[in-house]
Amino acid sequence: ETGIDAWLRYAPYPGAEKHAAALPHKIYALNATKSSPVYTAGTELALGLKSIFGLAAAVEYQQTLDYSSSSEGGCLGRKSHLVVGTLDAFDAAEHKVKVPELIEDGYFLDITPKRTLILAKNERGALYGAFEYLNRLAQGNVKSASFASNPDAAVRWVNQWDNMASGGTHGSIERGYGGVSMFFWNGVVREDLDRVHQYARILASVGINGIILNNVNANATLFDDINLRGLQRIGDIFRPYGIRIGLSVRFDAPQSYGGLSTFDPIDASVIKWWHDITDKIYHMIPDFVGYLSKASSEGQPGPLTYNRTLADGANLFARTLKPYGGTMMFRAFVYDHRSLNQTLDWKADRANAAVNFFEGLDSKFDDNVVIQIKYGPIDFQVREPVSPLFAHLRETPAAVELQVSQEYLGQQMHVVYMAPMWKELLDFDLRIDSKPSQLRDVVSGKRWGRHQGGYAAVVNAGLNSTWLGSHLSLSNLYAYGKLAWDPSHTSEDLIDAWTRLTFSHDRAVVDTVRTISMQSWPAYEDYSGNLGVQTLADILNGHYGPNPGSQDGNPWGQWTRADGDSIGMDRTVSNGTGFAGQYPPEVAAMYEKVETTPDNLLLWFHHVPYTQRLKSGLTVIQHFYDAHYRGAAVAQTFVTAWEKLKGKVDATQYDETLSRLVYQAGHSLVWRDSVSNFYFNKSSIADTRGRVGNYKYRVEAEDMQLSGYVKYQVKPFESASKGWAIV
Ligand code: BDP
Repeated sequence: ETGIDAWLRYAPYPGAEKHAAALPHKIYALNATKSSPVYTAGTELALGLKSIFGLAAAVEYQQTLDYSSSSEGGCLGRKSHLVVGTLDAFDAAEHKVKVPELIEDGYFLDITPKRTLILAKNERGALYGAFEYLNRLAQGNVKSASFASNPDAAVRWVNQWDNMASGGTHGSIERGYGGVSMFFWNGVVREDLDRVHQYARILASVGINGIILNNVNANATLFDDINLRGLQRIGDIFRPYGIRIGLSVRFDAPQSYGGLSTFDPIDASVIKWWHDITDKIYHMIPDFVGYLSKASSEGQPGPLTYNRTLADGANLFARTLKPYGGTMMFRAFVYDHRSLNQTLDWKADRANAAVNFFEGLDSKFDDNVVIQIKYGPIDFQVREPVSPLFAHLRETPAAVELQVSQEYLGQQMHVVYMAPMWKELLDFDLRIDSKPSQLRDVVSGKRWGRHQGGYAAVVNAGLNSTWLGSHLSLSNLYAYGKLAWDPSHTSEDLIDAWTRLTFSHDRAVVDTVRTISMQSWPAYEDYSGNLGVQTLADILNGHYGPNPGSQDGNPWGQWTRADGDSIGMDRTVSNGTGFAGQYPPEVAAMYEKVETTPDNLLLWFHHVPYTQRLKSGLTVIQHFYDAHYRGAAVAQTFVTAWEKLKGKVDATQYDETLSRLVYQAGHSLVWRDSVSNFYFNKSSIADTRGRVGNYKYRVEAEDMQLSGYVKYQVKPFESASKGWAIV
């Protein structure tokens, strides 16, 4: 198997025959219009029943439920049947069905051996109910049940960072590791959009309701007529799956693309220009979800160019979208990397930027603006505190931006199951006004008594048959959708369900994938950069592989502030950059002091000697050494654990996964040695356990008899054992 069916393989269930009597033999889908999600639900249910249980259930598409028209001649249920539809099409009172309270997108599932009902307030909800029902069946759960499920958050989007490309090439995907774009080719929307159908199906199955199609570093040629027509075709594909499409916008488009003399957000001609474009889009794509904007960040144009506020920038778009019910997602990833090139200026802290830029604007945003905030104040690092900006927006809805694409987390070459990390972030209590304020309730709006805002994840699926670049990485997409719907799912339950659906019901397979997955984030953090020092990945080239030295003194401001005797970024109010003071008082007080800062964020908030004792009793430098060795040792066990599954999972998936895990095992050693040697070299403090720099059993390639190879000295030195490599 190539992985293309993801978790929707609907593999035959062992012993399926004995369940057949209690499963629906007939499906009533209460919408006969092919582009409707309820129609899709009918088709999907039939496919699932056939594939999992070998049951050929006929689907009858009707506008409202009418048993009499059915081929069984009004005989309600000599055989078991299923009804899927909205509460408008199914008269619950007439059928004496008591439906619990449902909100938009929520569903009611009532499963009995005779009759199964999948009812919802809107069409999208009915489709989600159908997928949930199939999710149960595919895991062998045919039990009766009756429950309602409502989404925790209204916004459950994915962001694709797809480029348009040019010169006869495929659109690449920024920070995408699963092949080229499924949407764009040679500067236009592709003719063949087959994969988009499949992607829509996968996304809908975990409750995603919106997708931004193009890179946040956006290209305005998307507004060309030919592309608008292409986008219309893409919208038509997503619509039957209840997913609305949207676009990233380039702030200076009125000038750089439209030929105006300005892109000032309060200029009348600019406002008109955006209104015209938006009207045109809605004329073609009536359910267009809205725009996403990366403005005044990393060289992108924005309102700050004209000394306008970020609210002026966001509202410009919000007002064009408002008449159509569209949403303006405005990213909080705003900072000026050029002003951060002062390594000695202790105040120049990129972590401070978002709160500084948004200060005082909370009441200034229109009501269809959502601020999309990366989970941490820097940039998708392996460990970051929750962004304090979440505590500064009370009137404006927020969405947390997560990254399924593992940009700093091994780029799909390393298995890193991120649900545990996301759960920790979502459960974090910001203590706003000294009241419980878990991040999950802030983004869902619950903390403020509203149902607005939610989740966005940078996914970057591509044309590779595994979608993301490796089989195991898809568990992150599954977990993302499920958590955005209900953040109380446990990481373990999610990975178990995903494994059964993706690989097998076999106990050994489920246990092994859970063990590897649950250990993977802690292991990656251990060997790549711990104690809150961030991922010590090469910050200047590709964000992959170890290069701790590259973290300091660069214009992107992701510093460790390491020197000969101390390390860490002092972000206290009393002595450092003041970042800790951006949190509500209880949290600020915790991070202000070394004693109350959790070890795993110590170096994020404090600059301490390498000999500083942690709560564990170890010194910082010894913790570094131990953690790097521990993490790399855990990565070695992934290979042997997986090897035991030979013959228990599909051979292609087995081989491809094994080769990634072997690579990871090796690369974790590279990480371990690079980082350990780098800090040994800086601090001159030996590893008390005698490992660092002492590779007794290692044969150095440069010491061998070389035939056809020459040795060369590597820069940075820590990238190769003893600084030497051969080529
Ligand atoms: C960084 C990525 C860069 C993105 C940027 C963003 O390296 O490619 O453009 O974030 O989120 O992590 O805008």
